[in-house]
Amino acid sequence: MIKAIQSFDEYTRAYAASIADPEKYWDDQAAQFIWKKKWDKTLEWNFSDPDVKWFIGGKLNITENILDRHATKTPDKVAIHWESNNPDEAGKDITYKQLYEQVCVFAGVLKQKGIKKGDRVCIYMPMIPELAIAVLACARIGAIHSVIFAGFSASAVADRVNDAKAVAVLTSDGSFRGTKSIAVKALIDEALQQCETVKTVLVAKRTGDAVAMKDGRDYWWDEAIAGATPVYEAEEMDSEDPLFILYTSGSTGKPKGVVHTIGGYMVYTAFSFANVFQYNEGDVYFCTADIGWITGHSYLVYGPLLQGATQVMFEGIPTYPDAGRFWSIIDKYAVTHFYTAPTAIRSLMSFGDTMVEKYSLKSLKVLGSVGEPINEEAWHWFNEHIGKKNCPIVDTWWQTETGGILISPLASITPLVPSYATLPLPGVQPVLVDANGTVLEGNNVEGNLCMKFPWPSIIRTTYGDHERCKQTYFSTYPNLYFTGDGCKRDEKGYYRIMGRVDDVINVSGHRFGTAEIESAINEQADVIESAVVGYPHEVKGQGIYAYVICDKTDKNEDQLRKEILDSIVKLIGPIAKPDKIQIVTGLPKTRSGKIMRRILRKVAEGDLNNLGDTSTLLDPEIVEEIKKGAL
Ligand code: 6R9
Repeated sequence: MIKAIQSFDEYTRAYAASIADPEKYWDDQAAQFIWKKKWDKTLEWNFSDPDVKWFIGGKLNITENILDRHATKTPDKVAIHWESNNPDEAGKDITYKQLYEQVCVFAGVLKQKGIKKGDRVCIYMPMIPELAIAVLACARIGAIHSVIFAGFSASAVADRVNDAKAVAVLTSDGSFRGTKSIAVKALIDEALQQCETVKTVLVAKRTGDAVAMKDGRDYWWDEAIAGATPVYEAEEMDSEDPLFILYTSGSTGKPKGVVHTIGGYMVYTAFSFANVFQYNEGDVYFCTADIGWITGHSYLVYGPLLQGATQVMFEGIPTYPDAGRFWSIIDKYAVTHFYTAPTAIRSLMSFGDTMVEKYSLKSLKVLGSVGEPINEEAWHWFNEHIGKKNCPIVDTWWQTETGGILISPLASITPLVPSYATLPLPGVQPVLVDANGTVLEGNNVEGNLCMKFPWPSIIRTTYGDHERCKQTYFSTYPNLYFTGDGCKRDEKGYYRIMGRVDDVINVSGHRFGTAEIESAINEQADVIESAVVGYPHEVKGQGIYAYVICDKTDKNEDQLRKEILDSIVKLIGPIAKPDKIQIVTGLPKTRSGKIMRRILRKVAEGDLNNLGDTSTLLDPEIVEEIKKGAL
């Protein structure tokens, strides 16, 4: 287990040491874990192939560091307080001993179904304990999990299952979200019509709704575990074996499978959890993210459990039965650490302070924010109304690709500045570069955020397509990892993230590529071409604005918009629905045929008088039309 840094002085020393001798620094951290065999060499790397390996030759199983370790030391300590969607339905408290047992039993089921080390297993489930168990059981037997957020459509699931060539899918009959009950298994059935590699589907019971079960492929979870022989022996894995694939959107093409490997990811998620949150014995941690996103992987499943923490896992939504739900959960479990997203804060702010005032929130010690830049208004509301000006807010900057938090205050240690992610964690070496790739030295500079040295949980590859990994992250600037974010370093050397500089839109903390949404829009039969941009949105951070050219048709605009939305829901999921769809007769293009997104962004922002130079456009007239029709 990682011992956290205790003071700003110690942080400064640790940071300096981690830069002077990174291998020594990470050797010391890695030595805090259970390895089946110690690594022979700490690090080999280059950012040109790219090829990064940490703790080379080390053998381990990450779940031994979660289950065996804590089930032995603190068997009766609660690992997960599971809180049901419905506050009147009893939740479940799962101790480390019980978690160990349940994971070993389910690992036995996976083995019995013929799933082996290295096989890919897709998991599409609501936030029920079986989801955490499924993830850990895969890791236990050395299968590579690929969790797909349970809001994605059948078509998006099929794409991911096929890309990963998954042999099994773990799912549930249905799910509860607020007042809704959602048919999860039916969606999987639809997805799997397009997938040939899946041989086994295990279905956990949640809603009890009737579902179709395919003979020889589909099995009920509870029946399978009843007949299973537990696997207590954890598979011996190599430090650089893949732990999981998680699909994420970029500026081009389909979502790509980000691959993380076991040793480095383990060391870094535990390290960053311990240091950023300063979790201490007896604390109760609550991260509101879904396990379908990276935050749920690193700071719900792996980081906290590696550190033996007690945490809350919540099935439902922040506004059910009312907008005080998070606050009621905090009081119910005496939560000390609360980690959420700016979009949730802004949304809950809008329900008024009376929703908060009913609750004491006095157990809270540390607040955290993740997923998008936190605006000052939301920061202050969070600080005053939730933290009662008594809790540091850790504004944690990181990405699916970074595996763990890279820039963030350490709670109660780093001086805070609202809307600043502040300083890099030990071992993290950020650089800012200008458009020409020149590294900007010194303070008071703004540029594109890159990393010049690997940290243990850096992305290793994109599944099945290493070239794509190289092109996306390691080619924009030679020998640097490019994050896709713009960033400012102020006069004191503090970092402030300015948002994406590429064609990625961050909607409520969820990433979408403009190209991905455009291609879903273009599937609607009448659409000729489309262009999608982000624009500032009060609650979601960014909203999605689509400009669409359609063929001549008898359909009216409302009908067209509806069909376009249907196409997006079908191909990606409701979370990617544009807020605004403007039907246009043309798009502003340069003579070389490139869409001038800058102009479309300005119109979407409502900044119609500052469109800049439009003289290089093929057809400047079109801008006038777009301005007139702006929504
Ligand atoms: C962890 C996660 C990554 C993108 C990232 C950036 C934005 C995340 C942020 C933040 C400002 C923060 N982002 N945390 N921007 N301040 N504290 O969200 O991963 O879904 O891959 O998104 O989110 O733009 O590049 P992911």
